Amino acid sequence: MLIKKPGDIKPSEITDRALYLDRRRFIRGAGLAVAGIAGLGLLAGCEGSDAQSASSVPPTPGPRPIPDRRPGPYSTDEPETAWEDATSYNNFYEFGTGKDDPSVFAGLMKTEPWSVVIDGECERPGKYTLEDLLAPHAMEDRIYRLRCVEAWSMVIPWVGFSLGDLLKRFQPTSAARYVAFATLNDPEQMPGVRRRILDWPYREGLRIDEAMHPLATLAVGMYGETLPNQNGAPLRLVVPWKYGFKSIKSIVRISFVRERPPTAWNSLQPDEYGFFANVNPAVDHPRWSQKRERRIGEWGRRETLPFNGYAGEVADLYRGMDLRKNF
Ligand SMILES: Nc1nc2c(c(=O)[nH]1)N[C@H]1C(S)=C(S)[C@@H](COP(=O)(O)O)O[C@H]1N2
Ligand SMILES: [Mo]
Repeated sequence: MLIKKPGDIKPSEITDRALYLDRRRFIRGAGLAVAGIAGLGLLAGCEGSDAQSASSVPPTPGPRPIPDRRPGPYSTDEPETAWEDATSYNNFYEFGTGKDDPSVFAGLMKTEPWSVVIDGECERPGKYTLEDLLAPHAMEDRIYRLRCVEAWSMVIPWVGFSLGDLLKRFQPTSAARYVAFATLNDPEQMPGVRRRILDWPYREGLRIDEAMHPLATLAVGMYGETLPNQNGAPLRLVVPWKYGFKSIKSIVRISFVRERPPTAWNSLQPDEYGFFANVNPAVDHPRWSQKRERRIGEWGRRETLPFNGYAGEVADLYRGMDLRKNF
């Protein structure tokens, strides 16, 4: 995002693609994820120490099927992005800034056991195991468009449920005007956080009414299986009407707060990455146009839609707001 100048996004994304898909096939083919990670550390230009710690940390189990799913609300019938693309072309800067870094390095992250701290303005704060957090929620297939601020997009079949259903269980008080989220921040498991590209941990936030909208999703899976680590295992946000950077991965803290919380990209570059970050073809990024997007797996470009095509569902949340100022 910040790292890449607009001029070098397209060529590198396209030309590197065949290369890194080949590398990934090599890793799988070898059946030795750990050896693969250690070897690729060098290819990816990482320091030897990263490669070493890679070989000493056992990878967590891969995706497992999620049974008993039911259809969720607002799914699109547009063709789904290929699994291979959605799991190898990622932004997860805790594992590096290259699109293939997350798929190569995220195996270092230990997602079991996992717990999430819920705190701030609510009646039931505490540290909850992932199992306790998920227990009451039925799993739904939710096929949503994902539009990155970098002007590419995908269609991903998430497995999850409405964020608001989870938030309500902790009984937010009337002082809770925003919800803040934070990602795990552990240099032992995340080689990328050793570099201060962002003010770690990665943080995001929503206004409470946005968070309570049924389209705002907590995802635990995709393509019918638990999330691969590179896609934000074991628990991530999916806010399909906003640029992808709002959809924070690998969540360890959810806080009910009074004031608008600081968020990772907005704090770093407020002129480029708004707090609201609603997908809006009428407001360009200072360094590139947002009018069109490249749908991964397609040739050519598509028109970008207001609110990423979810205006009918969410535009009312922003009634009376100047969307150019509150971008
Ligand atoms: N913790 C964390 N969450 C993150 C990011 C990140 O770097 N770190 N990148 C964001 C961006 S810019 C996008 S586009 C989406 C990408 O999600 P995907 O890799 O599952 O497609 O994750 C978002 N969530
Ligand atoms: Mo993004």
